[in-house]
Amino acid sequence: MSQQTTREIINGIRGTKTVPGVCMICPWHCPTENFVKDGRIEYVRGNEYAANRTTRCVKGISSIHSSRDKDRLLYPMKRNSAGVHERISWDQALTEIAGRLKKIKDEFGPESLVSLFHLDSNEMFTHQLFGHLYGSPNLSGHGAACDQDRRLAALSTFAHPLPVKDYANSRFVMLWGADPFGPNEALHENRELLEAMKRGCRLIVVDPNRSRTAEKAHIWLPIKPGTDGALALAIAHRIVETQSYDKSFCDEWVHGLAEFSEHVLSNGYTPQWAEGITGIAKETIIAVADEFAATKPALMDGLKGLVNYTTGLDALRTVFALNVITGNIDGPGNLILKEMSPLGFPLEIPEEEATIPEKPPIAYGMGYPLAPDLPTQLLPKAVLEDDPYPVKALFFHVCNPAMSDPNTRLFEKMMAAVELSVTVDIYMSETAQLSEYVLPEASTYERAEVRESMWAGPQTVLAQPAIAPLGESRPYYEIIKGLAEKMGYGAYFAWDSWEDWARTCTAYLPVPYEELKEKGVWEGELRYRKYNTDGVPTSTGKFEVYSTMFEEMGYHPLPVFNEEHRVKPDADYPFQLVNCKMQYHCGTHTQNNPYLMAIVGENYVEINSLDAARLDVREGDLVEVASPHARATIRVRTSEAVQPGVARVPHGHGFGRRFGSIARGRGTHINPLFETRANPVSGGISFNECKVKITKA
Ligand SMILES: Nc1nc2c(c(=O)[nH]1)N[C@H]1C(S)=C(S)[C@@H](COP(=O)(O)OP(=O)(O)OC[C@H]3O[C@@H](n4cnc5c(=O)[nH]c(N)nc54)[C@H](O)[C@@H]3O)O[C@H]1N2
Ligand SMILES: Nc1nc2c(c(=O)[nH]1)N[C@H]1C(S)=C(S)[C@@H](COP(=O)(O)OP(=O)(O)OC[C@H]3O[C@@H](n4cnc5c(=O)[nH]c(N)nc54)[C@H](O)[C@@H]3O)O[C@H]1N2
Ligand code: SF4
Ligand SMILES: [Mo]
Repeated sequence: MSQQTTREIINGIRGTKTVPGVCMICPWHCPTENFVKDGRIEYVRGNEYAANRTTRCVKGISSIHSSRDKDRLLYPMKRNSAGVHERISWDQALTEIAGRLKKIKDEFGPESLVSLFHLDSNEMFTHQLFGHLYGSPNLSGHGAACDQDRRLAALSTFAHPLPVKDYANSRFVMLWGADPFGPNEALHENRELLEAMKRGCRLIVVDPNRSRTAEKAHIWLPIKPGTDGALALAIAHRIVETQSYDKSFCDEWVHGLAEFSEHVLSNGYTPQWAEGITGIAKETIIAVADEFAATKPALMDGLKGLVNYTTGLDALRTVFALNVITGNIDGPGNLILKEMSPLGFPLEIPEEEATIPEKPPIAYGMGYPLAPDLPTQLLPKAVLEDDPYPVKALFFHVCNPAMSDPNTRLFEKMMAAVELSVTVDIYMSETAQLSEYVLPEASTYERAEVRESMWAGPQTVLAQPAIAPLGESRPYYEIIKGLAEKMGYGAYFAWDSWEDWARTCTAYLPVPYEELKEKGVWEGELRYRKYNTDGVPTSTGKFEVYSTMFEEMGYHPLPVFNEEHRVKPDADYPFQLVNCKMQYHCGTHTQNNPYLMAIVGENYVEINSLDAARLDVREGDLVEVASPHARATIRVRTSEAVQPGVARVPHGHGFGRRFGSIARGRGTHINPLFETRANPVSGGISFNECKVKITKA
């Protein structure tokens, strides 16, 4: 008898059937398995054929609630003249939206539609309908709020937007402003890092706060907020001065080492200089630089703790340059330039049917030609002032910028003024509440999805509907098909079931469709050092520590430490407000989840106990946090993990009128405190550039 799989054993015991799925809670998109009985999800876990294996984090497992949540959106709605949302039919919703979109295109051009999404869920349908056919150049992920600066730094250095980490084979890992053992738990990566550490891999963490990851680190560098760029340049200075870079790798594969070296030496970016800025002793900087240069394989990476400052883009460029000049790129134990699966588009649309936009993407007109994603915090300018050109229609899918963009009051003003707004969500999110039309999507448990996931090699997930959609909710591909039909493009969406387009998308994969469907995941080979066979697609054919892309666009080709745009605490606003994620929640997805809310039901501001004593506040007290822009009342946590002078807030709760019976009224929405601030090159949102004062409420 052949050996049973664990799926078969579980199904035997529980009387269930396994339907492969995908987790939609955080950007890691772990491949999953849903165990179904009588139209109900009984049990969920990770996909045993995928790198994450059968594991899923607490947030992912708890998301089973969204397959049953009575507070979900159940039917399409439209705002009436009194500002109240009323139930309408799908036919009315799609007919009216299609008619309005056609009118807007005729009057203002296709570029006046902006379509925004996060987590990239079945967005190939958005691209076909709103991009290719309708002709808008303004379809964008919500990356300006997320990892924009990291992506631009990676594109300019590696010509690749998304390096991932091969912790498993590493001997030296240095993380800057990233907390993988805290909130950001990509499960297989964390397991690999812990195992590597057991085998002797060193972990160095740069963070003003003693994060979960800093707690586990061999060396924690408690840096002054926003100054990582200076530390990274000082490490580069030491490596250049001691010539401890990988000379033969640089000769063959690195563009600009001479200019980079001259730059760090002549500008005096010494460890001594950095000590005064960062608060990290020069001896420590030298020791870390020497250890990094001497240990192979190594990797250095950074995330939100860098991205959230105007100094973050150049800090990340320097961090990526350090990987490159030491020969630590795309090999075992390095940052890996992830190879994507060969996925096709679901529909064939002839070239002659495409609408070619006459205007460039709006980011160009806003002055951000290198922005990987649209700087959404600047959308109000386009809608309210026609700058750089009129935007008349806003379409939101799987994102909630009313909660996640800065300057919430301005966002609300924009939503009140825009001609047409449509939100597709599974809840009545804050953005949905501000939209004219609200369309209910079927949850991830009720729909199919073909997508690339985050494992270091190519990884396709074929998620399949496990249960029927709740109420009248529909999968996104059916919503877009319905809209396309009303817009006169029905012929291109002429499939009957999701399997028709799923087969088309996955036809190039080296695995039979039936096997992919059965397993739910396909993983290709994790190829290392692909530059040896494929080259590096920069204009010089090399990894660039002197960026020709920046130079061509008139930006400094080398990273600098420029504090010109930085907001620092002062006598009136003595705290730097810094953001982080909440370990047991994700973005604004999870605040109506009873299991997660039982663990943490509201957010809070963390301050050092010395500051708390000075302000005469105790753990659990309410305080008022005021920026020059707005104020918010929030509960205090006192902590030694946060430096004096720093106030740290996890994002996602609050707004006072959050959707859902469990979420409503719990926690504090902090985004009204933030002004509209953009990194001057990437257009990314600099959330941590915020000074506040704190008083007892
Ligand atoms: N549980 C959970 N997991 C998530 C998410 C979630 O909402 N919840 N969100 C997902 C998403 S969308 C993202 S983008 C990732 C983000 O993943 P991370 O970037 O790893 O998450 P953060 O909690 O924002 O961590 C930022 C860290 O930067 C530190 N920091 C603040 N200022 C500075 C500074 O000046 N310098 C340095 N070096 N560090 C600084 C903070 O103290 C904090 O520890 O997480 C993903 N995973
Ligand atoms: N103050 C502050 N603001 C931040 C951050 C911070 O650290 N601090 N972090 C920033 C970061 S890194 C990011 S990535 C952004 C995230 O911000 P957004 O891109 O706006 O994403 P979420 O907040 O996660 O919103 C997800 C929305 O999608 C809905 N949703 C969930 N599942 C589905 C589904 O299957 N279908 C549909 N149609 N909708 C679904 C949820 O109900 C929710 O309304 O926030 C940014 N904003
Ligand atoms: S790490 Fe993210 S994608 Fe994976 S199970 Fe947890 S929430 Fe879901
Ligand atoms: Mo993010």
